[in-house]
Amino acid sequence: LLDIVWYTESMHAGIPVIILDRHRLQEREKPGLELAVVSVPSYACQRHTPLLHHNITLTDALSILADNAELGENEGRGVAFRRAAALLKSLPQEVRGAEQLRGLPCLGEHSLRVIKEVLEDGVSHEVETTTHSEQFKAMKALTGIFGVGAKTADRWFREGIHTPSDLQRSGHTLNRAQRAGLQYYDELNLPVTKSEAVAIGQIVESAVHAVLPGAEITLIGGFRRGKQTGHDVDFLITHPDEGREEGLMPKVVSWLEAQGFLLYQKTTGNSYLESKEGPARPASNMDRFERCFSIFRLSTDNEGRENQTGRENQTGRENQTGREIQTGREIQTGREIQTGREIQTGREIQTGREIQTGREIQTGREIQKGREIQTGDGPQTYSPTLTNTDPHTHSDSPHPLPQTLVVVGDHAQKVSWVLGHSQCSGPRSWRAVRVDLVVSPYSQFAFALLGWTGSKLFERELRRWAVHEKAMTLSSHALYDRKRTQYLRASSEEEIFAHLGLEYIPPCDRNA
Ligand code: DCT
Ligand code: MG
Repeated sequence: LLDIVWYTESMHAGIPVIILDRHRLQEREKPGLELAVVSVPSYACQRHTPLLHHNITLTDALSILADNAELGENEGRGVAFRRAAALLKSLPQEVRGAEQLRGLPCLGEHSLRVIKEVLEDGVSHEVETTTHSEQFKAMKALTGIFGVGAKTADRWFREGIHTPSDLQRSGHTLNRAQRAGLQYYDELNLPVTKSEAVAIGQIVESAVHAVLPGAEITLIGGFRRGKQTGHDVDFLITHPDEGREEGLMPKVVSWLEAQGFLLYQKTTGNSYLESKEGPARPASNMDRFERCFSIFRLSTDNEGRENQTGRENQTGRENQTGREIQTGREIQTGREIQTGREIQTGREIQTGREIQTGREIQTGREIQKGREIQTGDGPQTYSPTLTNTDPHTHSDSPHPLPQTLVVVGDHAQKVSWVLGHSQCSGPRSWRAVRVDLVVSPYSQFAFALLGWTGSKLFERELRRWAVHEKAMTLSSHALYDRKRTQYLRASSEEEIFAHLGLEYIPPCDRNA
């Protein structure tokens, strides 16, 4: 029993679980041992990783270091921190001491050092230094602008541009995406709720069915994994008659544009042609489907039922769509998400997104604040000068960026309050939401679904598993077996996991 490094009350197939140092596992395993002995597998795609887990303080710390590494374009280091965080997310209970981590995979020297510090002192010096660094804050704020990547942000930072306002004043020539990103900065950094995702789904469905009846629309990305908020909404579109989906995106986009639903869109064509490229080169990137990066104009006006579509003048049909989205039930759902399930929401924001930019730290905190002062009244009466008590940001000064105060009980009011106090003149009844649309041929649908459900790390681990353990190449289009020199067909995610020799992991457990 001295070799036991992890003991948990939780059950595995009805038996208490003991996790041993996996290298010593074989040598120590005794016949007749009545307890299940389980080693923690080292690929995230071999593990169940639920959305809510037991080690948020530790994973928050590691995520900040991962963000910082990625912003410094040190991808390898970023992945190492993400893998360590993902391992902790999959553990069945809270880690209380470093000795519990002996023998677990994915924990590099640096990650272990950070974890020990947090376990012993409550904080990590490196994490504190990072969150306080001007460069980190500026890089977060600048890459928080839609259309701005780490390279561009770094160039601007070196020129003394630290905030979106600095950028606006700089007179830099921005591309169309960046101009939209700057224009809708505050709104695009507000988390998108599940009910907003559902409302957008209904609009997308109307558009798709108007131009191609019989087409199928699936909500993908974080929402498919059970998240209650996201930074965007992702949809996958296909049609059971292969070929009917060709050229669909421009038609859908035209329909949405004609209805006034789009504030911005950029469509890229399908460049994946198996016959031309040959079987040895399946796509390794995400850009080969017909894809549309857009910013939607979503009505937040619960009263103005006639106003759901972008245009004021609507046909009866569009009106109906608007009503469906704005039914009492929908509003009720929104409330449930923000009240009944608010703990989850708050937590998600705290772990996942809060840390991404100065703005998001603010947003996450504000939602928590909102919860504390939730009254059901409009948020307009509250003073937006909050003192920062967030352990990650450690500043006693009021937030440096435009103030946003959130009352969780009524998201619509929250949004209109934010909008009413942003650069635009006067409150308005809609918000901007990032939406990604992807069209896939039916035969590739299972691969696209698996590839676009995420999480990003889970996808990365699937591809790494395929290459290193199975000599296969996995993409969002296909699975290629290099030994048998052939593509492996699949019409469901389950079949793909089976081809890969992996236990099926449902979307809700892919939150690595
Ligand atoms: N994806 C991926 N690799 C990338 C980018 C995306 O595998 N480099 C996949 C996984 C998730 C999916 O695409 C959608 O991407 P995001 O919207 O960025 O992620 P998300 O999990 O939906 O997160 P969020 O809730 O913040 O939108
Ligand atoms: Mg998403």
